[in-house]
Formats: sequence, C-alpha cells, structure tokens
Amino acid sequence: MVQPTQSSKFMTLVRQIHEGEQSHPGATGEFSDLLHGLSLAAKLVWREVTKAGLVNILGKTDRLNISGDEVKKLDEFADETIFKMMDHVGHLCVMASEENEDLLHIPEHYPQGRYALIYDPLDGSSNIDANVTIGSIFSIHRRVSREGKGTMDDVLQPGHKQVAAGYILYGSSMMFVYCAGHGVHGFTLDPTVGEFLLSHENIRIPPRGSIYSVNEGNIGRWKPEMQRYVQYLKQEDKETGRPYSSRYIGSLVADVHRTLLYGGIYCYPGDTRSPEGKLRLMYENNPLAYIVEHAGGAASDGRQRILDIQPDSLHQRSPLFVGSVEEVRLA
Ligand code: AFP
Repeated sequence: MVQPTQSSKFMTLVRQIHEGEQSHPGATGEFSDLLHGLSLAAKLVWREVTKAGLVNILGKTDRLNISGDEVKKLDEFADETIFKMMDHVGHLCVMASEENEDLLHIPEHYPQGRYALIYDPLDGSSNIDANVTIGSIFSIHRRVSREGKGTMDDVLQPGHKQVAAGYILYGSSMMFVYCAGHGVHGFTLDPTVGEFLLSHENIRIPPRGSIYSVNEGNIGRWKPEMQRYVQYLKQEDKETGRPYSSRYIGSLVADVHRTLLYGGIYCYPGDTRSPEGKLRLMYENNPLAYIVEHAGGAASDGRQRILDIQPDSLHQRSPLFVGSVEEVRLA
C-alpha cells in the first residue's frame, strides 16, 4: 500500500523544472517551456537516429557546413527540428546553430522573447554510420539587447553568463543532462511511456580521475609541452595512479559525459594545423564547460577558464581541457 509520506521516485524532467521554478518567486515558467521544447525536439531527433540504419537517411549531402565538416542528412533534420520546435515558443529572441553561418532569427509573426538559444544539433555525426553515441548540445543566454529582433550581442556573451546549458545523448539509452544554475541533473528516457525520468540526480564529477581522452593521432602536431603531458600520463607510477587509461570515442558529447561520471580529463588542444583546436566555443565548449563546472569540475583552454573567454565570432574555436579539477590543473 502506498504510504502518504513516501517520496515519489517518478521525477520527470518537466516536474523537476516546474518544481525548480516554483521555488523561485517571480519565475515566469519560461524556462519550463524552453526545456520542455528542447526535450520534445530531442525525442524527434532520437526517433530518426534509431531509424538511421533502416531508412535511407545515412547518405551525405553534397555540401559542407560552415566549419568545413561534411553535413549528413541527420544533421539537417536535427537542425531544422530544434529550430522549428523553438521558434514559436515566445521566449527566444534569436538562435544560433553550428550548422548555420549566421544568426537564426525568430520569424516575424511569432513573439520575441527574453532568451537566446545556441545549439549544436548533432555532435559527433561522423559516428552515425557506426552506431556510436552522438548528441545535441545547447546553451541559453538572457538577451542583452532591449527589444525587437535578437542581435549578435545576445549570442556573443562569455560562457559564465549562460543561464542554462545541457546536452542530449543518443546512445544505448537517451539521456537529457542539464543545469539551470542549481546542480547538474540527468534524465533517462523511458521509451515505453515517452518520459524522461530522473536517473542521475545532482551529478558530481570526481575531483581526480585516471582516464584521459584525446585524439592522439594528432600528437605529431602538438606543442612539446602537450606531448610531454600525455607521455607523463602514460608512465608507470603507483603513487599518482599512472599510467592512466585512454578512452576516445570521437563524439565530444559522449566523451565528456563519460568524463563527468567517471572523472579524468578530455583534451582537444591546439596544434600546428589548427592553433585553436577543432571544437567550437559557443556550440560545444561553453555549454559543456558550464555543465562540468557546475558538477564540481573545471574547464580551461590552457590559458584561461573557458567560461571567461569573450567570444568575438559565432563559429570561433578554442582548445579544451575539461574534467576533474585536479586533472585540469595538472594539464
Ligand atoms: P560534429 O560532428 O558536430 O561536426 O563534431 C565533431 C567533433 O567536433 C566532436 O564531436 C568530436 O569530439 C571531434 O569532432 C572529433 O574530432 P577528431 O576526429 O579530430 O578527433
């Protein structure tokens, strides 16, 4: 028999966001709408991802995205789905997507809101054909322009000004991980009822770890200090727990998710070919740095905190060292 005092384990994403808002006097419910819209878009993307091996959707289109990567059809689907799901909600003034060169404005017949949404619709898409975990990443800023259409200033804000960020993993299960300033929470989709249920409450990253994650194929292009650092991690030393294990999926969102849960470090340094590395500050590094910092970890570009970088363009890149506090400090 159900005891009235028994606490409910069925914390859905919507319920948690709602309860979080209710504890803030003056909350308008806009955040619930935004996160709910994103979770709905993610379910549609997930539906296509799970069908990817069945339907003829894996072919590549014959163009490159703004960052020069091959665009696959699923990227386009995810890009459009997120935009269409979020354009009419009334809480956004502008969006920016990794797949598009310019800002994405809210159609004029919809109301303009107080927030700006930045997203990477499908991170790790080169892994789709191999059935490897991929994901979507999002970042939300409060607008700084006063009214009307959103502007570049609304989007080009340093990461520490994000009011929420998160990612969705399309893997062996589907997860929605987000932070709106108060803890990092992970929800797993129960496909039988179509709901995200709280599975990872208040995630904390271990302060140390023994896994490093980096594309070591690039070692010849790294600076000597980066080469020495990775050599150091591979040396035998009982006291400091070396050698570390190496894990690299090649889907940033999946590599960072593992790092968040198990501890360790993910690195994408600059190299002779790309001095600022490959990853994009606005779409990848800022939201993931926000999540990891709120879970007790750290994120740096090797010179400064990722979240302190003042962006100057939508698609700018930055090196990334993210993970356990002690590991990022050592790196
Ligand atoms: P997209 O698939 O969104 O273009 O991003 C891929 C990615 O930026 C990131 O997900 C990977 O970790 C990284 O590239 C892998 O790059 P390397 O092949 O250089 O290791």
